[in-house]
Amino acid sequence: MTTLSLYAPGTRVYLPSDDSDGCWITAEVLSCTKSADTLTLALRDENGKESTLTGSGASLPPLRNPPLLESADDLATLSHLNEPSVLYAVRTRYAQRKIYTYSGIVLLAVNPFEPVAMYTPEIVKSYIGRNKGELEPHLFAIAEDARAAMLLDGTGQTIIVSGESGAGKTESAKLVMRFIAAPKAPGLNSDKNSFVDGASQVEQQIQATNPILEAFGNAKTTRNDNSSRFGKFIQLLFDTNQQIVGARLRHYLLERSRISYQTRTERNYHIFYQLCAGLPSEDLQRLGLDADYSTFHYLNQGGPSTNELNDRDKFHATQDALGVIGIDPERQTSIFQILAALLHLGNISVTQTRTDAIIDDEDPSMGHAMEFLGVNPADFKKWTIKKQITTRSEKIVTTLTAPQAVQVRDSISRFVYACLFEWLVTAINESLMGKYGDAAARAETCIGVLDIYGFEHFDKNSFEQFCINYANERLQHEFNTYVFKLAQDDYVKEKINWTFIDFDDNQPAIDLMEGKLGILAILDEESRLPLGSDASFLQKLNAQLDKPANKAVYKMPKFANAAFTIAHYALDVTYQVEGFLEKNRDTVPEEHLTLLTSSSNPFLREVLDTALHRAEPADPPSPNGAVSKVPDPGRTSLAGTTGRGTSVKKPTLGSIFKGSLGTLMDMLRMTNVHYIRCLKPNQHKKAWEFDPPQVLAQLRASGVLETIRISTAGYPSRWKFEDFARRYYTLIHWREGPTLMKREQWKRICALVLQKAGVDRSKHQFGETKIFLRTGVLATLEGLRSTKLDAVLFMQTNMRRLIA
Ligand code: AD9
Ligand code: MG
Repeated sequence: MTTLSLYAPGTRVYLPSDDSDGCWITAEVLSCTKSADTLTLALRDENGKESTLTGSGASLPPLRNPPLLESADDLATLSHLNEPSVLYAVRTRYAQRKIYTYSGIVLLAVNPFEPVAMYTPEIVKSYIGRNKGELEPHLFAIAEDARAAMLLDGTGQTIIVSGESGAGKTESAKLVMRFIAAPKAPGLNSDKNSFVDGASQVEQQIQATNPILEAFGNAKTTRNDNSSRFGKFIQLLFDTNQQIVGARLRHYLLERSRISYQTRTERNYHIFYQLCAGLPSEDLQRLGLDADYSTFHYLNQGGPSTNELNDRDKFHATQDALGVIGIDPERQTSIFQILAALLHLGNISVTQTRTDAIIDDEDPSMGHAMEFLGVNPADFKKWTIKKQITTRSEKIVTTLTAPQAVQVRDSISRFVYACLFEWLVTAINESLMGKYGDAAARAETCIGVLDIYGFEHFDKNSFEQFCINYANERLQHEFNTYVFKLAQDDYVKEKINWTFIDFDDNQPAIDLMEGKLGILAILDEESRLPLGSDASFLQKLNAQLDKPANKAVYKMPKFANAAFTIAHYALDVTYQVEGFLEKNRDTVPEEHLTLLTSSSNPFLREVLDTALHRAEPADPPSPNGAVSKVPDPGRTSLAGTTGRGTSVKKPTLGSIFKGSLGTLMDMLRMTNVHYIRCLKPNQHKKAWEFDPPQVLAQLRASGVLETIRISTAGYPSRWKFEDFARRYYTLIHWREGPTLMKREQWKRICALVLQKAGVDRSKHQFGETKIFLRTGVLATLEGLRSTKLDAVLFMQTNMRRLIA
């Protein structure tokens, strides 16, 4: 088609909107004239305003799709593939209350921000056993796709759920898990209103992880009333009979600063409020707590919070869930006691005489806190207001200022909470894997769900955003590799006809962050120097990284000082260096560590021991010594991999995170990956309100457009001739099929299957050892195959009846 005919009068196009929000309005071409290489268009936009435009190539307005396609189920089927069309399709569908849309291999999910009737048992049932394209796009279709792929050849599966805060990741991940863990066989499940009916013990334990993790790891933020402050990976393990035999839970980077500090309108972790709202009054009294928590410094910084989150009911749900995973009421009391200790710790008053910090010996908060932690108050006080520096020849004790002492006090609370969280995850894993860890050995295959923070960029970005964006950069790289590189490498290897597509490889940004001389390495080096500071860290960054070779990814911002900028795949983010070192070091003073680990509270000792010194097998060894066949993303520990109690350098948070991301990526590479991208339609959590510029930014950040290009241009399905033949030979003539099978004429069978199914020549290619199929072909073949199998089954049954 010539450009002239593309823009014939009556053609519908998009024009940039006047609002300078980066979005578009629709318009119609009134006339089109051509001179040399340029076209001049007369246009009328949706508001009736007329204009003319002269341009060529990319400067011409993007084309709109025919009305029938404008709200297509799968964006890959759009005939004009451009940003406005994609945005328009998602928007139109959302207006029709369709929150899910496919985009090639990705499912887009737009948050409805109100309960929707899309997850009923009937709907669950309707998605079981169906192919992805058969029904409306849905989370369940992705879950079923993963399940079917696992059953087909036993390959492990991972479903990655990503998106920005409040986009709906955790809700989506929970729904996916419920679908996968639900008792399978249709008809076996009673019609009651719950998935959990008839659930096995391990299935109930899996459901119980949600209230526990949300109580201890979620908090109210400005973006989301129930924001997950950690990354979560949960992997269901299946045996050969498709029965769930166990599950594994891994977590990433719990936000620690929240324990001691919250910005206005935000809250600390839910569990603290649940505790105050839900404990019977005699327990509250014993722990020195009050239903009115506003007296606690750690709970009142965000300002008054109404009880809209229903903390009391949630507390009972948390208690029940703890019971399900085997933490009995006595242990629960021990947990609550530690939590109470932290609240009291935050209320210890630190004052100052001229230069030195002081704590009153009789401070009642210190009394409570130390009683519950099992630590001598005098020792605690000493090492909170003093510091010991060990030089080569001697030990020097100096006095701290009040703000420094408060820092020490808060670092202890953060540390103990992080250890408690680590302990909880270990307890959950022991319950999910069976006491003796035999689940890992019995498991043949797995489906994992990763619920991880999406790309973040705020007005002020710190170490947390750096880590989160580092994780996203690596995930994006896996995604690119998966979708683009592998596809294209295979085309080359198999020598099929193929035009290469360029994609933005983000390896340079990853190298910049995690390379040998990269940002994390420089940060670690600086964190180990006694006199290292944020300023000296930045100096070293600029000295090492501000080089022509890094020009594309590393920048010194012109206006902000004490900051550096990384050009991420999604966009440029400027990080303020203030606090990087402290957050990365994340230490409690050595003296305090000794006090805590020799506490008279046996539960606290166990918690610290679990979090710090646990030897690091991927899973508890199985009784018969069998090794799990299922790829494991590995366990994190606050002490890294120390092993056998030998004292080694305490690893920094950055290096722990880098390590756990590394094992996560290894695991992803060993499994089939499915993607769910959650989108937040507006910032006010309003139901059915769609803010185009905001969604557009998220679509760009998720690389959705790139995926569509490859899905439509490439061959997403590829099969070895033999595998393909074995699965589909029944589609060819009933005598010819088996004969060719016996002769192992795989390639010939493939050709006959495609011919018989009427698959167009443009929809497939034969490589050297594999057959390549366009999107949609496999769905057609699967449909034909199940019709055929049903017919055969029907015949056999009737024959048997006749004979009988
Ligand atoms: V964060 O990065 O952990 O801060 P998430 O996990 O992406 O974030 P979450 O799943 O917690 O967001 O969803 C936020 C809120 O959106 C929920 O509390 C629900 O009120 C709402 N939501 C999300 N998904 C759905 C849904 N499928 N149906 C109805 C939903 N409401
Ligand atoms: Mg979440």
